[in-house]
Amino acid sequence: MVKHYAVYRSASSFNTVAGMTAALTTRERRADIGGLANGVAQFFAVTTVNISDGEKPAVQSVTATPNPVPGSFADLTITNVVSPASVYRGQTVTIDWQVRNVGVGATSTRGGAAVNSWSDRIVLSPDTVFEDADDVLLADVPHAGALASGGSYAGSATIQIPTKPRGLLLRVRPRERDQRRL
Ligand SMILES: [Ca+2]
Repeated sequence: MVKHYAVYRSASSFNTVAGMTAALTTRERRADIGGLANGVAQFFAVTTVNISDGEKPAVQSVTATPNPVPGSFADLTITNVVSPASVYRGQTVTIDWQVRNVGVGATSTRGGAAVNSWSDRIVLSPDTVFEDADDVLLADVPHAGALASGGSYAGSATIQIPTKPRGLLLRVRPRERDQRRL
């Protein structure tokens, strides 16, 4: 069984991930990697990690060079998360948060069409890594309405903690669809 996919990154070509630390892990079929510089080539490889943490280290890296993207795009960030300091199994809790568009454009597709709906996802996680194998999905909270640059909205959800939680850290972030980050 697949635990997650591991994405590796290096400034030079590589053919094994032995001894390397993954830039990120994900169960999704796409991932965002930050901290790249425009015009500077990087090499990437992806492995499949099974539930026993096994993976084949032999890879063939591929290169990519980020370039500036013309246009102005939204960048949604979560602030002001308010949640109980501790919770117990089966407890019903209220989580509050704020979403702010810190990008230079309104929420839109790459082609510029307005994006008027998405969901804010709340997960229970024992670590600070979002969307990896140990996350427990608590809620997808739908949002309606585009968000202009500098705009924000308040989110709130009342959630019952699972009776068998695997994690103890509540995190919230917007699920961005059809958007681009600068
Ligand atoms: Ca996690």
